[in-house]
Amino acid sequence: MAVPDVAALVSGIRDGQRAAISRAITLVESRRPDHRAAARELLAELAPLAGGAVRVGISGVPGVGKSTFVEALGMHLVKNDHRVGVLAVDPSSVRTGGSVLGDKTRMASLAVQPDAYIRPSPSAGTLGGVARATSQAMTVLEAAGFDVVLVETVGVGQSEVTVSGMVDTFLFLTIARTGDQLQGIKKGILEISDVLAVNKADGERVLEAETTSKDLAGALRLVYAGTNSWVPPVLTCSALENTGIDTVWSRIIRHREFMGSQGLKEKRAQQQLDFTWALVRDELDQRLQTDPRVKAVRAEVRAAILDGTMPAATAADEILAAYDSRD
Ligand SMILES: Nc1nc2c(ncn2[C@@H]2O[C@H](COP(=O)(O)OP(=O)(O)OP(=O)(O)O)[C@@H](O)[C@H]2O)c(=O)[nH]1
Ligand SMILES: [Mg+2]
Repeated sequence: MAVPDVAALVSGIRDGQRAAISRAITLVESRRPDHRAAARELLAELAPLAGGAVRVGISGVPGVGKSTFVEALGMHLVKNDHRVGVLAVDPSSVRTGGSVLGDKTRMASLAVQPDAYIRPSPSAGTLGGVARATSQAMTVLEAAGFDVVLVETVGVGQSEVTVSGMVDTFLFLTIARTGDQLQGIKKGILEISDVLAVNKADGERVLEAETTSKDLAGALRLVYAGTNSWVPPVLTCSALENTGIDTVWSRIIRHREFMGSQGLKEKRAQQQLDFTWALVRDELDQRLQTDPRVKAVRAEVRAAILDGTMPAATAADEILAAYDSRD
């Protein structure tokens, strides 16, 4: 891609032109140095126009129904005069460098709405890189006037923590589970969730879903007992049959009201601070991996550790000394 004309992009984005939005997102995803420079310029122009969206993260294990839910919620919002941007963070694309989810096919109705824009996740890079691209894509969408941004992320370890640091409200989707299986939901996930919903509450699974929802609500009451913080509500819904979706949205809004505008401002400011350090760590890690001097000592240090002649602490010192000796 040639380096785009930033001024033209900015005016296209302000007009909500899809082609300009797509090109801008491709630009912020790019790692080419000349693209990165243009992206910085673009983001500086867009920053004053951004920040106006309700930012929602949607997570859950593969197959729980995230994309189907995003489609249902997106359609609900579009019908209520919202403009909805959808982004996806897929850490498996980080591992494989491959392309993503058939997300657009799961969101067939939403994808053709003039008031919706769906962007699959960037196809390669580190989790930090994908997070950077996602956060900057969010800026582009907000500048283009989307007032709701939904970020879908597959729940596998770090990615939901990363996404929860980029959104105002984090929604965790699960499906009906028995008591034992409920233990399997990581405590960390409960701690970062603002709203929970048991999806696939349809057909023969309605009762099971309601039981699961009550069990989860009980567990959460214990986690939050004695605090005056927001206690995440647990709901049931069916993304497929389109039931309970409006209630989930109303709780997202209630969570927002609970934070208040000052609380939201502080949350976003803290997120920026955390994100800054995450990006620095990510970049340092990249530099460490690719540094020629580190590469030069790597094989030797590895062999010494594996045959037991060098302790880990000494090895770490050698690697850091090699890194620090760069020009
Ligand atoms: N019965 C029922 N099936 C559902 C519901 N929501 C999603 N599904 C089905 O569950 C399967 C997975 O749905 P997706 O929306 O692709 O799930 P996902 O969580 O986005 O999956 P990944 O993106 O692969 O992590 C599909 O076959 C959906 O039709 C629901 O509410 N009820
Ligand atoms: Mg999906």
